[in-house]
Amino acid sequence: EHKFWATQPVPQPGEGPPLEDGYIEPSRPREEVRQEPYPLPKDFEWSTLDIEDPKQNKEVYDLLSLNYVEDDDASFRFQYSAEFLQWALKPPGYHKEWHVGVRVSSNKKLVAFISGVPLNLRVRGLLFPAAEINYLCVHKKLRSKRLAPVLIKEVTRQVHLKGTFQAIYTAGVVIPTPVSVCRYHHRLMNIPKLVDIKFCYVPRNMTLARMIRVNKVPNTFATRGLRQMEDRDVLQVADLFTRFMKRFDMAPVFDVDEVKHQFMSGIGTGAVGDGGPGRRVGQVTWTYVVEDPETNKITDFFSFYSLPSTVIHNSKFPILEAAYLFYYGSDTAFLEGAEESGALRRRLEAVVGDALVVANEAKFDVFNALTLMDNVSILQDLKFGLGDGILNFYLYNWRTAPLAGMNSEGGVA
Ligand code: YNC
Ligand code: MG
Repeated sequence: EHKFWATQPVPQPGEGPPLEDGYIEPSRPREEVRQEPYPLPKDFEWSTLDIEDPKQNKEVYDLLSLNYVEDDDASFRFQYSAEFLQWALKPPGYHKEWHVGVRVSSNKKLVAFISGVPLNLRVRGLLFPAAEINYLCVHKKLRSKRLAPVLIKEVTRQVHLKGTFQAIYTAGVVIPTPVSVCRYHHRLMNIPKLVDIKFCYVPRNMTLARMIRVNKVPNTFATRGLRQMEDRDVLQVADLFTRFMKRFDMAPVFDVDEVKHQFMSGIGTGAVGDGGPGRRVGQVTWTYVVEDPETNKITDFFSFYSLPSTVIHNSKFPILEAAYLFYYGSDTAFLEGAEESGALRRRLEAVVGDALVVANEAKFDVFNALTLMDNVSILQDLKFGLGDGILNFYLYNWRTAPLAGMNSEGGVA
């Protein structure tokens, strides 16, 4: 069935849940890791990509823009920006060797890519260093030639050479064996455009005018004390993030530098507005905090990022501007009985509702969220609708029982 995945240290089909969480194969000392790159078909060569170099960054951008993930009917294709890639591929402690490319030997054209970045991951009670693998892409003309397994093996070798033996990754496809499955939900904002590009339809019992009215996003904040996150907030946001994320069965553990990178390094340059309404030039992330006016304590925060898609068959609207809910946190989670009474749900609804206000102001067409963290408890009331996309979460060389209820009872973050 899965010729490649059957050979890898991942839970295999039919395996029951493990008695204990832990690795599938042991870590090895550096000198026992394969020292030579895996062989490529002739006419191709390995190439480490320097994402810092604008020319190489652009090469990855161009490859992904034309060849990366599309939806099921090939209407939309992710269009990660150069700034996004710079942000996503260069967190604190990143290794350039984990940015693996394949070039045509003759003309050096970049035709395939895979990347890893380091992070510390907690799964249930155990914390371990891992690689987050992403942006696996093979040029459309080179598909179904078993190049993907070679890329995966080579990035695995590079990860092993740095002493890391676990990884996390997500994919739309089902392979052995998801640890969790999330579904995409969409909050429609720019209805006329979304209908025009067939992202959605006017339901039979509705008119376009009524659909616009029903989905109108408020233009004022529900939360008092909301403002953009600043450098001086990093310590408090790091503390809140750490405490909030302990509530989930699987979550990254970020130190202060990582929090600063995740939430502050994608805010672009120039003044708000330079990149269009509510945007800075090259802005990738938006992070807001709620500061208690009496105590000056940060009580809540939210973050989302910009990930546009190419609209494949539409010349009037070539780009779908999509915002994706990223991390958030609220002190309300730690008030006695806050989950049982619905106080946490109401607070998160207000805070994430304000993220919609910010995104709408910044002219995003749609706001997307997955069924993870506490999202399930607020998506309906915030007028998100279920999409057809699925995102499977995977762990490499780690066994744990499936992560169940993706809501406040636990789940992935
Ligand atoms: C995928 N997305 O099952 P079997 S997500 C993992 N993730 O192997 P070929 C995948 N494996 O089933 P093609 C995969 N897609 O025979 C396919 N596979 O065992 C497996 N699309 O290889 C597949 N990007 O080269 C099969 O297939 C084998 O030419 C077939 O290439 C696949 O980034 C691909 O969706 C995805 O560019 C490159 O279709 C190509 O079709 C493409 O014949 C559009 O490959 C873009 C796209 C994937 C986005 C992502 C996460 C990737 C995770 C990879 C696994 C990491 C493991 C951990 C490594 C570090 C370990 C440490 C320590
Ligand atoms: Mg191939």
